[in-house]
Amino acid sequence: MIDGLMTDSVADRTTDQGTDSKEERLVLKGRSKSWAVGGRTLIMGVLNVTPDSFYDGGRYLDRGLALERAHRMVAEGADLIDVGGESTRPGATPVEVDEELRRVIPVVEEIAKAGIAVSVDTSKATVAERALGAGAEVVNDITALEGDPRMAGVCAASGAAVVLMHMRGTPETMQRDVVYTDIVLEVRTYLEARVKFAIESGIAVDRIAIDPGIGFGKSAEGSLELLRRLGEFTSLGAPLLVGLSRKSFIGLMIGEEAQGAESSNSDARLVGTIAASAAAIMNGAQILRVHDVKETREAALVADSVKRPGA
Ligand code: HH2
Repeated sequence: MIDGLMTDSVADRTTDQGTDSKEERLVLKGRSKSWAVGGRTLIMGVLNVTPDSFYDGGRYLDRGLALERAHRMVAEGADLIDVGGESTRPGATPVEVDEELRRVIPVVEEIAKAGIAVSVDTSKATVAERALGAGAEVVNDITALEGDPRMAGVCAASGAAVVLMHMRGTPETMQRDVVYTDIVLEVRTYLEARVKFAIESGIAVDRIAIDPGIGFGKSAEGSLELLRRLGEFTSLGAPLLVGLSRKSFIGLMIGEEAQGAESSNSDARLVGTIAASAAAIMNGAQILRVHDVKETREAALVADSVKRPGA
């Protein structure tokens, strides 16, 4: 638990759904929509409007195709759509704010206009501000409000939900040092501090979700250790989001290198992604950020049924 403030607030945010499940039922509130967390696993569908994202880069640059993709993911069971205009794959170079705005805002606007819940995947306050003005509900910040000094204020003023993710360094540098003494302890301590910072910045506790940042400054073994010990994050009292979809540690598990395939061959990682998603749910993930909504939704329905009777 974070501190006294957090203890009270976490108690406040727990929903009364008459469950005897050990897992806490929470709510995550966005600007105008909210989600029950801790029952059925929530699905965040990835929509990258970038030329260079590691899996879907270049596929949805056309606004019509992006909108079609958003509708399709919702039909397949996505609870919200995460729109990103800057790739954060290892080694990626940053995108200028004007370019990110140009990519993201029209798409956010159209999707939100269609009544679909939108999250904006950005660490720039100006992009977040404009996206929230265009109807986004959630700010998904891989820098956990550290990347831009204005970000916390923008989120607090708008009533958006925020996703606070752990990363080491920046996407450009993050894979240079992936050694931790105890990765779970370090990531958990960091997220605890960032939740505290967010609350002190005026973001309501029921608007905060956390994410260990699979693959962001982590070795494959580090990512696996985090997935194995996800349960250690639940005591922070915030919804736990995990983004593992088609990431390279899955390629390593399924012998991509042994087969001589390129390490960026993310096309072949669907079955491994589904297996990792089910494991993550069993271990405590409550929101999954995924490229393959239909397949993940089906896997989640089964994993949820095993994990949570009546979910
Ligand atoms: N992973 C990616 C991007 N944003 N946000 C959160 N909260 N958690 C994640 O694990 C996460 C994230 C990377 O995946 P993707 O968007 O598919 O690729 P790229 O960064 O190349 O656009």
